[in-house]
Amino acid sequence: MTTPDLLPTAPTVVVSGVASDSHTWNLVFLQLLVEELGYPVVNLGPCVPDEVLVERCRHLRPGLVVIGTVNGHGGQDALRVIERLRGVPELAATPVVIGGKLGVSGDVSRHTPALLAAGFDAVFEDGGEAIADFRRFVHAIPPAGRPALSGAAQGSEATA
Ligand code: B12
Repeated sequence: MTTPDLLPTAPTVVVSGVASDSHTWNLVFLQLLVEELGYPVVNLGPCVPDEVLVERCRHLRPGLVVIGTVNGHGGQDALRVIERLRGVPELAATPVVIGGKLGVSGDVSRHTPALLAAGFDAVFEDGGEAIADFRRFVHAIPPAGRPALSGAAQGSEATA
């Protein structure tokens, strides 16, 4: 496997699971995908306590936070996580997205409105064009050192 070329001004992207979720390969997949797009990734792995995610993000000041979850409880966990991230002034405007299998009901659109209202910039739930939409979103994040993206993500949620 070759190391992908990083974009010269690419900001760091943090990839993370949520506290309840021990699934790992979705996070490895996300890391490889984002690196392939040219961004350096810090992958915090699965079962990340909220306070660890917040502290790592406060320290790293990433250009994007990507949360992946598939155990079916992520939709709930993520409401708590985004509240804590948005409660930190330095992270209030950081783009934060989530994707995967967010619930157990099979109704893929159920969690998206609440997650967007709670502060996520985009939701990429499995089905439809989730991965293609996510790739487009990542390409749109601004280079390091520029002001944060504002209001660009609302249209990026995945559809079934
Ligand atoms: C391996 C596995 C496990 C392993 C995980 C080992 C490990 N270290 O990773 C173990 C045995 C521990 C496990 C446990 C559980 N599992 Co499990 N597991 C799986 C399994 C078989 C494969 C998951 C996998 O690795 N896939 C490969 C990766 C690359 O793909 P992925 O995870 O599907 O992620 C893709 C997408 O979701 C998407 N994606 C994910 N995140 C994000 C984020 C963004 C931003 C984007 C754009 C896309 C994206 O991209 C990925 C690539 O397409 C799936 C079933 C299946 N066949 O998919 C069930 C599955 C995920 N597990 C499931 C469940 C219910 C559980 C348990 C609750 C079971 C139990 N009762 O204990 C526990 C939960 C444990 C916990 N605390 O989280 C359910 C979830 C159901 C739901 N969400 O509706 C599944 C779907 C099985 C099923 N059909 O019921 N599991």
